[in-house]
Amino acid sequence: MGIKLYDLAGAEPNRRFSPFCWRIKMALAHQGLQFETIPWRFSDKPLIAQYKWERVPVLIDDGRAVVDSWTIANYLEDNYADRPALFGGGAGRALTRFYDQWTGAVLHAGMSRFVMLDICERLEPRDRDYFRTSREARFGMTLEAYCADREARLAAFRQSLEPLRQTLTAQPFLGGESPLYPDYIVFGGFQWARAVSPFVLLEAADPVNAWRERLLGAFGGFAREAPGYW
Ligand SMILES: N[C@@H](CCC(=O)N[C@@H](CS)C(=O)NCC(=O)O)C(=O)O
Repeated sequence: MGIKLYDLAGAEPNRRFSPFCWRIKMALAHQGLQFETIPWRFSDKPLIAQYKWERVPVLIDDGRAVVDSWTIANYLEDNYADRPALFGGGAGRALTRFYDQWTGAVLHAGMSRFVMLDICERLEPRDRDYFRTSREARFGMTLEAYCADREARLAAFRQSLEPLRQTLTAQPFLGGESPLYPDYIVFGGFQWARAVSPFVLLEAADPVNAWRERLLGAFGGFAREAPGYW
């Protein structure tokens, strides 16, 4: 049966834009595990209701369902212990929690004000009302207002990446000489933006962009081959 992953898709089935799914696809590739993705839309919640979950990623491994990206990463680390490690040991696993939290609270939150409107435009028509209504309720404003003036906000966003930039100036990956799961967590955010929006968030010469390019090329370049804008 192998490994299957429910993976968020836009109107084009290959436009995969979930940052949480991207981190898991990179983790699977890191471990050298073969997997198949199942394109999933917001209105496909009934497809995963059997797993008592309504978000993706959902990983199915030989019929066993694992939900939530943090749980999935831990499952992969523990169940495929003969494969390349994702966390680099117990301390690495503990430290990775910080990257998980920082990425959600700072990176995704910052990026979302650049990409939310673009996401809406990439969705299948049947997903658009749900997406717009749920996000506008969450943000307390229209998507147009939420994403307004993004050029003016770009410098502050780039500045917010300074700790990431300094780290990636000193070493090629967050994991050191080679990538670990924290790299994939953070990279997933950039894949989210790349998949949905032509708005370029990083300067070409930014060390963060050089790191992103290294990961776009990793594992045969499957992340670069995925539909994206920059
Ligand atoms: N904590 C979850 C978050 C997953 C998540 O929020 N996934 C989004 C796609 S990026 C989703 O499925 N959203 C469904 C919805 O908004 O209805 C994880 O780490 O897997």
